[in-house]
Amino acid sequence: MQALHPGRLDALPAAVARPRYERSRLRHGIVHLGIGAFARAHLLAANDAALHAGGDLRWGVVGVSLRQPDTRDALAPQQGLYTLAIRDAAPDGAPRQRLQVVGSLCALRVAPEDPRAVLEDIAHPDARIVSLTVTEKGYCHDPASGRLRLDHPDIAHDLADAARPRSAIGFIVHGLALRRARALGPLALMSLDNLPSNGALLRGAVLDFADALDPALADWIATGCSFPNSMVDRIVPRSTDADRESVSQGLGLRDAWPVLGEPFFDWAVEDDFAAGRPDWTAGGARFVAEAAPWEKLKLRMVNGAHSSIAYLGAMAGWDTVDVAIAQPALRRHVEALMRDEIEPTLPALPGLDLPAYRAGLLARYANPALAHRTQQIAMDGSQKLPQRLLGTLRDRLAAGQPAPRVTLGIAAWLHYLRGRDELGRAHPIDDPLAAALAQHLAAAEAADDELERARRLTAFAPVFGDLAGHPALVATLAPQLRSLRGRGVRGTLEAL
Ligand code: CS2
Repeated sequence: MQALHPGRLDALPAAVARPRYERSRLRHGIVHLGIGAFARAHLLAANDAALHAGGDLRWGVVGVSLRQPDTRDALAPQQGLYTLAIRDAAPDGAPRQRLQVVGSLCALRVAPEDPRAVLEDIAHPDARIVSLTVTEKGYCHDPASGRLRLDHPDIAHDLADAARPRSAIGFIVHGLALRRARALGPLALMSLDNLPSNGALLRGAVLDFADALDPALADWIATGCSFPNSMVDRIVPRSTDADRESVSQGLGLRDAWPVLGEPFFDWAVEDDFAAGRPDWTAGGARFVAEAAPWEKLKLRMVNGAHSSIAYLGAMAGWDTVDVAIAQPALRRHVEALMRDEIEPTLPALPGLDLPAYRAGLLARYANPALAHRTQQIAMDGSQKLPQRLLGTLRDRLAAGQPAPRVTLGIAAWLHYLRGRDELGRAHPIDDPLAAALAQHLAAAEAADDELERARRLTAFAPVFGDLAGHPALVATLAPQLRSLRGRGVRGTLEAL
């Protein structure tokens, strides 16, 4: 089979959407750090739609991998083309997919191979937006407080080495320093990661770093650059060899690395772009005055429930989200978690029908065509729990309200950290704080009674912060931990 390539787009079946703008004339208006599956199924797809609708060729995307060469190795021979396969089930339950070849990725970089090229991209007159999907841990911050960790090894390294940064924050600030030295204008820096006030968090990290380097640079950034907050939503499971095969069959051309996604797409982004922006509304974006209420909705509902499903599911041996949510006891729990515990903590969202949103979410989890692995969502729990579950918990505790279902998600995470599921299968703990967590768990294990053990577990500061030892949390958590160990996930859910 021949490879997907700009010269072969005419050979695609008629049903496959493809770029119809002049790709060879795209400028590098957007530098995207972290060109993984999520960005390719979200920002780049919306940007593709904007290029179609508006024909403004300033907005091509340079995709930067901060670590691995694999995306570049797969996509450079295809000149940046790749397929987005949108998957769900037909009304009769049969899986179906819609294929779209996306064209907005016009250059690929591997930062460790050529850091200079990335700095030059940021410091180029054509660059107007630097966007990021580097996952929660990519911000090198303390998850509980949101502040940049100046002692993080990558940050310490980047403060000392302007020519070969490693972190996203290092690339951004050293790139901006170059822009300033060249008398180029400021940019918009747009985080698309699942963090609360992701723009403000990025701003804080960038300014802390810049300030440690040169306060005048920090001033220049603070005055001129913008940091729009955003809420992003689309479920994008990691693609497998089988997906590569089936997408290539559908194309009649070999795509070395397609991405998968659900039909659902949402993106609420603050219209605050220091150097202009494409009109992403063509791709489903909403420009909003304030993203915070939407972020809260999304992080607490979509991701809070997702992480709960992931830890409970991974421990019970339910390997994918659709299999997990098909278990009646888990489904009842997730529905009640959203309705009874999360929703009452949400701000007013004019025009939003919460029961419909909740029902839609359960249907999204049940999508049988995604095979989204619970182990994939389970990774990096220390970075995810604060905004997904602990914010809700904090609000409920402050209001004196019970939160047994939110707490069960936390208990399931702690249970999962023991590294073996209920079928006896071992799983690695993929988390930047894995070593510290293991030590902490071992120390808690030595406690004499279950309340003391739970108290010690909540004293892990980077995650729990001020919730350490909270009496109501500890009182709920302790029996849940015992139940998960004794009765397992199924028994615990049945007994709720
Ligand atoms: C998931 C998210 O992997 C995870 O942690 O919860 O990636 C989730 O699929 C997206 O945020 C949905 O928008």
